[in-house]
This record gives sequence, structure tokens and C-alpha cells, in this order.
Amino acid sequence: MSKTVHYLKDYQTPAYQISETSLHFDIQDSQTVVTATLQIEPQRSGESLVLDGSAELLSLKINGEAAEYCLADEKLTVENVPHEPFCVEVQTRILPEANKSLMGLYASGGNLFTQCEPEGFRKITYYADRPDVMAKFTTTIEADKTRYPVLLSNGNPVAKGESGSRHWVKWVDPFAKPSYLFALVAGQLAKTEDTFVTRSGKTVKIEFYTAAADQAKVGFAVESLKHAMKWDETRFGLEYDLDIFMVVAVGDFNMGAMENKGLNIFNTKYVLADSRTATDSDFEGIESVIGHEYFHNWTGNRVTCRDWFQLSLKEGLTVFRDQEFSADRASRAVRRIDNIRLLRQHQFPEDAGPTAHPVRPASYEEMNNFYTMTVYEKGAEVVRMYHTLLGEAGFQKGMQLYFQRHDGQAVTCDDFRMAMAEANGINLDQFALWYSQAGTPTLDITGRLKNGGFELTVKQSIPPTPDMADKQPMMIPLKVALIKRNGEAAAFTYQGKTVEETVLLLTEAEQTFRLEGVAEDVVPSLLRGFSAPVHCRYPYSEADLLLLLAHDTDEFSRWEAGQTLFRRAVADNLQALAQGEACPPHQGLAAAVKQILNDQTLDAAFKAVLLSVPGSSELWDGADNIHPLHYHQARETLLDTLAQACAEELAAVYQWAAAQEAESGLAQPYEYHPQLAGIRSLLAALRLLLVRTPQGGGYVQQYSDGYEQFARNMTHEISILNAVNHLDNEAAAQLLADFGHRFADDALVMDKYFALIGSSHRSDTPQRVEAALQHPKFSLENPNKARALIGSFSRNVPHFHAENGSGYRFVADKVIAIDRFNPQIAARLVQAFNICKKLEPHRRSLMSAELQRIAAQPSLSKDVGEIVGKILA
Ligand code: B3K
Ligand code: ZN
Repeated sequence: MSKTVHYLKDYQTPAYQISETSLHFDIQDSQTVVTATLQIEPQRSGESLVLDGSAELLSLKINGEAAEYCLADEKLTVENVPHEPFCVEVQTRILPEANKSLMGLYASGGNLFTQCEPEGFRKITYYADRPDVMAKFTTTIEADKTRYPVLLSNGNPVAKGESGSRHWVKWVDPFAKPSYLFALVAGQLAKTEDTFVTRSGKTVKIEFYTAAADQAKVGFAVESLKHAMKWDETRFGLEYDLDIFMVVAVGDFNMGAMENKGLNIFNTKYVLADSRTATDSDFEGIESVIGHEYFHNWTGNRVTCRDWFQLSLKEGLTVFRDQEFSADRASRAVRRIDNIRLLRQHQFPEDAGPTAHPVRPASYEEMNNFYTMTVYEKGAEVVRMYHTLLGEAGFQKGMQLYFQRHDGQAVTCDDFRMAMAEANGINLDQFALWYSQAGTPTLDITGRLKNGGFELTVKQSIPPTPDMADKQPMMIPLKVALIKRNGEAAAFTYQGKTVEETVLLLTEAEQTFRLEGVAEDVVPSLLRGFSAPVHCRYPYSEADLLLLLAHDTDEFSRWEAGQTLFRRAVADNLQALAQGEACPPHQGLAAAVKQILNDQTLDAAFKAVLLSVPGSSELWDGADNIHPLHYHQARETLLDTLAQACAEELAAVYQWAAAQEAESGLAQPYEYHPQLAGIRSLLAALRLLLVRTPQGGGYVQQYSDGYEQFARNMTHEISILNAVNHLDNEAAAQLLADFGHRFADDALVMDKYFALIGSSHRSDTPQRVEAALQHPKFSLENPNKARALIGSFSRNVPHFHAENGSGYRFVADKVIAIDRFNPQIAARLVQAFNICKKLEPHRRSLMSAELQRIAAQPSLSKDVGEIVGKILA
């Protein structure tokens, strides 16, 4: 297949705008005929009209007359079109039942759904399928009354009718929008209704559509939406703009959800929850994704992207907004740490690997490959840095100017940056580098007391990435404080102000900052709140880190001190194992862990994150010649050592936390509650360690015996299954088997069951995964199932990286199989191979061989082709 690369530098404004798009969907049993009538407005004369599309073309008319056209490479070209505004009528035939890519119009469970972002609309009709072409849409849907009683599209329903066995509904969306925000849903769906009154007094209808059997599980999502609507008014001053807001849940969906104007389509995972089947994290995930999609109505829909290179304009900003929404709802510090863990486990490795790209990519082959951790999560950190630099008031001033200038437009990341700069009268030119330079910067910092002040010398360096070798110094906010040996924060003077915390603005490759008025020995607390997405290195002694861990007033810095101690301990174990020596006992760290466990003042959820040892992908980030199993063993040994050293304390805190939950009076009947979620997350963290203590076997028995009681609450149930999931023992296997039987009819719980199988370190995991593929409730065609079983297996260090290459072969086979019908999901899975070139030689050659085999497949998708090409380059 010929390879087409799209470059940001080649951007040209559209030669034709479309003012009005009128769609007619004639839904029949085996096919749908779409008639699109487009009012076209030439922007430059003399250019041919080029429309994107891949559907079967039935007819094309211009101003009512059949037109001549050329159709090649999914582009329809018409020469000599009128210079004045004209009308194009396109008729296409599509087969939703046969569409397993889940892009365009497709069938799931007998109902029809669309997914158009970024380029799915062209699978429905021929169109200028790019985000800077914005039209007003009118959509008429016609179908059988019994088979498709519900017919939905964007905007407001304005007319309906019926004749014989068929009926139709006409929808008008008054807001001009790009094609990627178009949506249609048709089928048998139950409606759950509610309302929200906006701050200006408008009543908005809320409608959630689900399978009838799922209706009882939709309440939490509805409440989350109302919280999100209220929050956007209070924190950002943004109100909803249509009379109706609809959410539809679908079981087959490539990602989490989609912000189509007025008609959000959601993966069932982010809508459906009840106390029996959803964990606390599921509830939190629903609140955050419902918020995210709703917030897109302003940051994404009212102001959208000029081109797909600007994706982070809407995604980074909207992730920042959903993070703030969740943090304002509850547990700000722990939520922040969760965001940082996600970034470190997934985005940092991406930024250091073969698919590294800037927050605003400079080129792509397949846009679907750029819905990445970098665009979303690093993009959100970039937005957070504006917030750190400008403060809440300055940031909101920037947002207001952004909406004032750009409401109704398709704009760029530079437009956003200029609004932030100009609203605050500051220069953010250098900040632009955050959008164009890939790679995680490293700060190497040293500090010393000198002449009555504390001097910090900061060197920044940005690693080369495949797209760029030499990089410029960036503008980096570095939030710092100084902690005295007695644990209190020291006051210091910086830029004429005496404070206990400040933001240093880095702009050069090397800079020295003086914090005046400090005479006594202090430990610098650096990158407080994780003020920039960077690696930060400082030659802390163990005593320094223990001090920060015990006393720092910034929760991130406190947690980070613990993480550094864990990282150092794993590194020591690695070295011991490499030399064939026994791993050290880590007494200092064990004492610190005991102190954390015994600290009565610590919030339960924060205690749980303090106990979390970095995962393997974070531990080997930055290393070369990686032997994954050595890292795995070094980490496992550390966990065993700490668990055994702290066995008594773990058991005592477990009793205490269990009693807290029982006594709260909130646990029965079970409902999601942030405070209890915190206690349960602590219980979960403790269980993971308790099974490693000498009494570990007894705990499995205890869980087994007390199962009925835990099984009333999915959070406990999953936490127990997680804790025993790696034990090569029959009692543990039986717990999981019973779980699979009890929830066989609940698709979302079965995703958890398959994920437990795929992630288990048990020796029989490969056989159990093979058996799971044949399970009646498993389907490779369902993205949630594929992610649960294959995705989790590809992160299962001992099995994916098996010595004989069987793990690589298995995942490659599944990538090849899935690529035949759903390239987007296949391209996600194949990124498990990103680490190839950093592996030790034996595994590198096994993995390369599998990548070559994938690359050699006839009719490989461009999605997978682009990723594999980059890994092998
Ligand atoms: N904007 C969609 C993502 C579309 C992904 C297409 N592969 C969901 C979101 O970020 O809100
Ligand atoms: Zn989004």
C-alpha cells in the first residue's frame, strides 16, 4: 500500500466551505442509503472540488444535474464546478451490519450507532471531512417502527411522521459543526429522563439511552452529568447551549466516549454502574468521562480544531478540565498523584520510544494513531503549566479571551497560547516549544547554602527523539520550597517577596536561582505539585528523602520522596540479582513504611498511594538493554521484603481500616462515597502486601471463607481477586472461577474477569488465556474484551516477555487477526512492542521477528503499518 504522510507545514485553508448539510438516512434491513445535500461555498476560484469518501457511490449531482467525477484513493474529484455557491447531492449505500471497524455507521446488538471522529464521516458519505469545514446539519432518519423505535441525531427534534410500518424523525442542529461531531443512533433503547436548570434559568432535558435491562444502572452517570453541568458554570462560567443533552450507551466502542454535539455516545463502561457490579474506580471513571465529554461542548465543539495536528487544543484542555472537576469533587491530592502515575507509566515511555511525538504532532499517516497519552495527558500538563504560571484568575482571564475571540471557530494551539498571553500581558513565545518538541525534559538540580541564601542550579536537557535531534531550552515552571531539618518549611526571599513557596521560571539551559535569607540546613522540596511534566534529579541523601516523606507539606513531593526511595531500592535489588547476591533487607525503607502505616493523621487514600511501588514500565523508563524479568524480580523481591518486615503493622492497619468502613454506617447498603472509596483503596493496597507475608496463605483461606460478605461490594471483590490473582494455588483459582460463573451475564464484569486472567503471573496463564479466547462470553470483535484479555496480557511482564518468545508470538497473532476488521484496536495493541529496541539482545531479536511478520502481512492497515514502521525504523 502506498504510504501517505500528512504534514502540518502543508496546511491550506479549505477551497470550499459547506454552509448547510442536509442528510437523509433510509435505514433498511441489510443496508442504509444516505442522501447528502450540501450547500457549497467556493473560497478560491479555479480549484477542483475534492470530497473524501469510501462508501459505495450511487449518484452525484451538481445543482440538480448528474455530474462527471473521478473517484480514486478515497477521493472524489469534480472539475469545473461553478464559481458561485452551488448544491451537491451525493447518494451512497452503506452496510452497517458488516462494519466491524466501529467507525462510520455500524451495528451493535441490533442497533445502529456512528463514530465519526476523526475521519469516520467519510465512510458514510462524500464530504470535505476536515474539522475546519463547519456546516449547519439537518438530519432526517427513516426506519422500521418496530425494529428502530428510537431515532436520534444532533440538535433538537423538529418534526416526525410515519407511514405504514415505517417512521421518520427530523433533527436540526443550530450550531455549525465539523463532520466529526455528527452522530446518529437508531434502535431499541430505553430512555431515562431528567432535567437541569442552567444558571440563566433555562431547563435542559437530559436523556440517557441504554438497553432496557441496563436502565437500573444509569443513575450515577445522570447525577455525574448534572454535577458536571453545574461545575462548568461555577468554575468556568460556561453554560449549556441546546435544549436537550443526550447520552447513548453502546457495548461495542473503540474508546471511552465521544462528544458529538448534543448526542454523546458512550462505551457502556463509562455509563453503567451499580453497587453489585462496579468498583469505586469505575464510579470515579464514569464521573470523569461524563465530565470530559460534557466539557467538550465548549472546549472542542463551540471552539474546535483547525486541523488534526491541533488535537491537543481540545483534548489537553478538556483533560485538564476533567481533572480539575474530579479534584474539586473530592481528594484533590490523591487525584493529582493518580494523574501523575498514569503519565509516568504510559506517557513518559511513549515520549522516550519510537512513536514519540510532540503534543502538536508535525505529521501523521493515520490520525487515529495520535489519540495518545502525549496529546491527552502531556497536553493536559501543558495546560496546567499555564495555570501554574498565571494562577486561577489569570488562567480564567485567558479562557474568557479565548472564547470571546474564537467562539464558533476552528483554531490552533497557538491561538490558545496567544489568548493566555495577551489576556495576562505576558510573553509566552518560548512556551510554544511545549507544542513542538517531543521528549520528556530532565532537570538536573544541585543546591547549596551560600552567603546567607540557598542557591539552586538547574540544568535542563531535552532528549533527542526520532523526529528531532537538537532541542531548544524550554520555559518550565519549577515550584520549590525549603524544608528545615525539624520538618518545618523555611521562609526565604525571592524577587523581593518573603514566602515559603515560589515558582522559579526556567528559560535557559542552565540557571542559578538564589533564595535569600536562609542560614540553616534545609532540604529543597522540588517540582512541588509536579509543576511541569519533567524528570527531576537532585542528589538527595536517604535522610533527606525520609525527611521529605515524613514532613513535606506538598503531597506530591511527599509521595515523590517515597517513590524515589522505592526506585532506589529496586535498583539495589537489580544490582544484587545481577551479581548473584541476596537482595538487601532495606531496613531504612521498611522503617519508613511502618511509619506510614502507623501514622494516624494520614488520609486513608493518601496512605494507599504512598504504599504504591512504581510499576515495571516506569522503573525501566530511560534504561537500555532491558531484561524485563530482572526488573520484575527486583520489584517482586522488594514487595516481599517490605511485606514481611511490616507484617504486623499491615495486619493491624487492615483491622483498623476494615472497622472504619464497617462503623461509617455508609457501607451498607453499598454506595459510592469518596471517603469510603479512600478506605477501600487502603484495604486494597494492604491486601496486595498481606498475601506476601508469612500468613499470606491464611489470608487466601480467610478471603475464601468470608467471600459471601466481601462479594456484596465489587470494589472489595476485585481487590481480593487482584491480591490472590498471582498465587499458583487452587483456592485462588477457584475464587476467580466462581466469580466468572456468578457474573457470566454481565458484560462489564466479564471484562474484569478476562483482565484478571490476562494479567495473572501464574504459571498456567498462557493456557488460561487460550481457554478464555474460547469462552462463550469472549469475542475478539468487542474492543472491551480484546483490551481486557489481550491488552492486559501484553502488560503482563513475566508472560509477555517469556524467554521463548511465546508471549510476543501470541500478541502478534492477535494483532494480525484484529487488524483484518478493526485496525484502530490492532494499532493500540501493537504498541506493546514499542520497547523492542531497548530490550536485551535475545528478546530484541524475538520481538523484531514478530514485528517483521506483522509488517509482511498482505493488506496490513495503515494504522498498524505506521506504528510497526516506526518501531522497526
Ligand atoms: N474525542 C473522542 C476521541 C475520538 C477518538 C477517535 N479515535 C473522545 C474524547 O477524547 O473525548
Ligand atoms: Zn476528549
